[in-house]
Amino acid sequence: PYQHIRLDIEAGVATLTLSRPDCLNSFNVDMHGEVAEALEQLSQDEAVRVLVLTGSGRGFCAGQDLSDRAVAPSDTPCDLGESIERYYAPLVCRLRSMPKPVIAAVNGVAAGAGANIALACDIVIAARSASFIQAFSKIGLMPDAGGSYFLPRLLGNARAMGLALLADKLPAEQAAAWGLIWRCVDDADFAAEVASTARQLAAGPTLAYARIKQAMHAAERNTLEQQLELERTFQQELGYSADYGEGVAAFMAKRTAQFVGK
Ligand code: T3D
Repeated sequence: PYQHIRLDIEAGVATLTLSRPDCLNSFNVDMHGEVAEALEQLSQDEAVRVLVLTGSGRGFCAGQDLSDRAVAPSDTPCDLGESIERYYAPLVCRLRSMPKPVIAAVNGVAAGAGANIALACDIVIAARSASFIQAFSKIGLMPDAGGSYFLPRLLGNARAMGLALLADKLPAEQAAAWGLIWRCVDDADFAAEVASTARQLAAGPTLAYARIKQAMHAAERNTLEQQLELERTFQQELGYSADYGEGVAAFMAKRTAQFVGK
């Protein structure tokens, strides 16, 4: 049913592929709609225990499709605030609040909002030939889709500021060395690395993963005392989970745990 994305679900792993390769999978309104619908569905589908977000062709995502709303300089500027409010902000929130791990499999260039959507995911694995570009300032904009939030936290102000102001291309290897992403892998190994990470997470304790995400996000604003309280609450809940019982039983029996995700 989808025109601009592909959605494959297999053995607990959902793969959402942005599929507008001719324009490096940049977002138009229709693709936003399809991604939003798919994320809502995947969020609720208990059979899906990990999401992989990737791009088709040679790019990951080039952010906003700039041809979708070409404005001549003399025209009244279009309302980008509405675009952010209706599309990009909800997209970032859906990825962050997804109660299961989300892997960004960055197969190629990730530019503008495309870069920051990858950073909104939980684990970013990039092919060595991929790169990250805060392209915004080249067209007179500022980092959006969470860029101004993620970059200083992940990199510190010096590197965040340099990337945002200069809009330089950051190769995947440098992104990994700077701690912006989880891992950069050779192109030849990229698909296998993404698949094995996805398999590992799909076989894991999904409820614990959901609480890990929530706790890490909360830590961005909490005091230590608040965070200790949150850990108590979440750990108490997880202590009653089937996966905790199974995890301890498997450890004691020296066998691999069979987690059900609850
Ligand atoms: O507007 C709002 O709603 C506010 C929200 C904004 C969010 C944003 O993301 S703003 C930032 C938008 N993105 C960009 O500014 C990036 C634009 N793209 C590039 O700078 C370059 O394409 C790349 C550096 C990403 C890759 O360069 P390269 O040389 O590898 O590829 P290319 O030749 O530039 O692109 C290949 C094709 O994709 C080309 O089309 P063609 O000539 O083959 O017909 C190019 O026009 C098209 N393309 C790439 N990015 C976009 C795009 N078409 C439309 N929109 C794009 N963003």
